Amino acid sequence: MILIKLGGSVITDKSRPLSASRPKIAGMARTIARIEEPAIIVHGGGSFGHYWSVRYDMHTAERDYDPKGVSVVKNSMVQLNLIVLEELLRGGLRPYAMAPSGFMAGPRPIPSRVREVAGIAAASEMTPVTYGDAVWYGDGSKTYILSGDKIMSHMARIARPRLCIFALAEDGLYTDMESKRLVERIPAGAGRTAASKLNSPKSGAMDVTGGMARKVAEAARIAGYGIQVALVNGSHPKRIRDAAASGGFRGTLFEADTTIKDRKRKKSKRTASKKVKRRIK
Ligand code: IP8
Repeated sequence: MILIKLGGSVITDKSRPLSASRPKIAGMARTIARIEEPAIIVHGGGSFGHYWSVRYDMHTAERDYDPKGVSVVKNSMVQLNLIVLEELLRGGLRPYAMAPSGFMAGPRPIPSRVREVAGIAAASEMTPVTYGDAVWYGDGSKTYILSGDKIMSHMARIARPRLCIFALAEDGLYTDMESKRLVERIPAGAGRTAASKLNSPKSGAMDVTGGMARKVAEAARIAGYGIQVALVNGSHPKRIRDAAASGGFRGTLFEADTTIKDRKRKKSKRTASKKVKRRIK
């Protein structure tokens, strides 16, 4: 199974409020429809959710935000989600729409519900589609902005896809912004440190969830779960297919860090052998 994030900068025009880039969504839809592997799609807020979040001063931190702002942000995401769903359907996919409230309880994902989402992808011809949103937090009447990037990490940790792909408006991470030389590989285990030192394209003012920095942080986190992550330019949909085909692709690959898994495995082996020794005594 593959987890694919359609970035807000690709599916909308971030310089113009409330403008979806239908042709780009359609291009990605046609390409993803040809990938013969179950997939889950998450999309960002772009010039819909982010535009209104900025206007109502809403962020990722949980607060008592203006209820009107919460409604307006949520409505705008439903609007964008419908556009994405229409294009995915037209492109040959069978999208199964899911609001994040279907698998989130406050700030935490509900593991059984996330596994159910993965089950839908695996057992049917349908592709679950969800998105970043304004979400209920609790603790009085707090809400927060849940980034689609964060959803990627939650889903990756619980559903354990083979690969995560982030479709961006850029080719990937660059060594520097002048030469725009692409960083093709982030070695396993170097994700977090390497990513913090790299030059990534700056996100515009219309972004409340952290733009590229957030994406890189979540990509490094997912790689830390032992899952490969590819950052590719969604304006060239073929690169999404190339990344999914596990061959060469133009973009940045975060190699899966399996050391954490190995450490856990060794630890559980040690605990098991201690238990056996105790039983023998
Ligand atoms: O674009 C943010 O999702 P993202 C969603 O994936 C809203 O960070 C509502 C701004």
